[in-house]
Amino acid sequence: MERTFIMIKPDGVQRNLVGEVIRRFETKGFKLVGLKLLSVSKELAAKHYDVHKERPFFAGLVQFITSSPVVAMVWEGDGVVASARNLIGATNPLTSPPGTIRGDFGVSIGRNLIHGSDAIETAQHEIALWFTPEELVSWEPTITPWVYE
Ligand code: D4T
Repeated sequence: MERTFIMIKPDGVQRNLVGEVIRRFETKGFKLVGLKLLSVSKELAAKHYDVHKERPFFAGLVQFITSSPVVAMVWEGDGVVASARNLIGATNPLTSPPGTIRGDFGVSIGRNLIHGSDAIETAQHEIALWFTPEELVSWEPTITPWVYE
């Protein structure tokens, strides 16, 4: 079963959107298999955003992600990587449609509330970066037959 890495960024936590984000993933039908609140080290932030290390916004991004706690999660389900990106919306909250998390709650690209893995391989890499295998829980929700045919 497919898994994706989702992080509620410091602005999402500070703005009390943790419950709202979890609600959207839960009510969609996805399964939560990992969850923790943590203060991110510079090392972890730099590894997570390694693809952006040459970009002009990299230093500010690392500073921002380490400035206040984040909520790291792993969600599981059919097509969850692409579907989570749809739930989250576009990188720029201003052009992200209403109904998406960024479209509903954000204004600024540097305060876009939430991260979601952009591909299955990226998700595997990010999950291994943020979680130990013991922190991921295998369980079966009783509602599964009401979500999947
Ligand atoms: P993440 O990776 O956080 O889910 O965001 P996206 O996948 O939607 O967007 P991204 O990788 O292009 O950007 C990563 C992160 O950098 C911030 N950012 C981005 C920024 O502060 N200024 C910028 O110009 C861009 C492009 C926002 C998200």
